[in-house]
Amino acid sequence: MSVEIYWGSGSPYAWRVLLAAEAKGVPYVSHLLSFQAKEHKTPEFLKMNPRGAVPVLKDGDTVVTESLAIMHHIDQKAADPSLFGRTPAERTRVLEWSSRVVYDMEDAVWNFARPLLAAKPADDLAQKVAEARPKLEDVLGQLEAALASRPYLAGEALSAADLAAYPFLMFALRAAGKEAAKPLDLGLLPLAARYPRLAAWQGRIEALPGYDRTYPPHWRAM
Ligand SMILES: N[C@@H](CCC(=O)N[C@@H](CS)C(=O)NCC(=O)O)C(=O)O
Repeated sequence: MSVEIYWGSGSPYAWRVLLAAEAKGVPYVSHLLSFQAKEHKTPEFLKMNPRGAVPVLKDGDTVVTESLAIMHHIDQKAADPSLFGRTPAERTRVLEWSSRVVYDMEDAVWNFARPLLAAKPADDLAQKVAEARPKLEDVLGQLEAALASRPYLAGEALSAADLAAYPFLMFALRAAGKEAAKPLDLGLLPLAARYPRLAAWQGRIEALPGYDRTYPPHWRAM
């Protein structure tokens, strides 16, 4: 039986889960919800996730919320590639890097991207972005440094840590490419100019079979 994945276009959390399913070759029924129509707030959806947030996975009678837990559930549906490590040492590194993404990178990216992606940028956009930028650069610098010694964040193989981090990098890059960002001279684009290893890692993830099916549909249009 296929798992069902409820997701929203552009949600970095949901993107992780789609990437995990594609990387594992786990078949899934896709339920793309509209944020605008508040399909993640309907009584039926709230029964699955009272928080009213995507992603949600349904596997028979089992419902899983939280992107990392969903990736873990998907990982157990097929043997290869292992996204959470095979040996104790590998599992430790995957958890270490996934934690860094969740506790450091997520906030750093949201604080940077949110003001830039707001439909009507606040007057204090430049100040908000300037405040958020050092933390973002610190996090990206950590990823760049890690990738000096290995192709993926947690080691020699793709893992959940990479799939957790990638959509947040993309979110930051999308924000940096917005019209409102142009006068701010953020130095993030092209990524390879300052973060060559991160750009090469981005390319490795985008070469995954099935990657195109995970790309946020509304990003293609705008
Ligand atoms: N920690 C959760 C975060 C999920 C989340 O915040 N999803 C957002 C989409 S980017 C959402 O559905 N927000 C709707 C809301 O909170 O009302 C996870 O990792 O799955």
